[in-house]
Amino acid sequence: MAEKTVFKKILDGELPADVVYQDDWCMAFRDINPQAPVHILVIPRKEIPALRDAGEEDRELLGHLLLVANRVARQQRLDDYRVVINCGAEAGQTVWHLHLHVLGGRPMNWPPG
Ligand code: DGP
Repeated sequence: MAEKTVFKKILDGELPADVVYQDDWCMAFRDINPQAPVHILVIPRKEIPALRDAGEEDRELLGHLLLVANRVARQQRLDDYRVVINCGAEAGQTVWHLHLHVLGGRPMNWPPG
């Protein structure tokens, strides 16, 4: 069996995390290596390795994750924020469990590096 990702270990309670929100579909917790004053990861409980692995059956889940990103941003008192999904190694993905980065609390540059 493939080894569990760190995010699956967090979901299973095997690794600690600073959880800011959770429900039946997802969990949100602070990134261990924050790139902004607020940097939260939103992950589905379902094990989807990357966005490219999501399918039609995940339509409702994907919408839910965006709404949770919005909810978490509001909870953190962010009006302006950025949501990032890195899909694939070349795009910067390092953990093979779909996750949304919610970043805020400082001005953001464009284009991203
Ligand atoms: P990405 O590069 O898009 O795959 O983002 C992975 C993020 O996950 C990265 O910003 C660091 C974060 N991360 C990695 N391991 C852990 C961990 O054990 N705990 C937490 N809270 N975040 C982690």
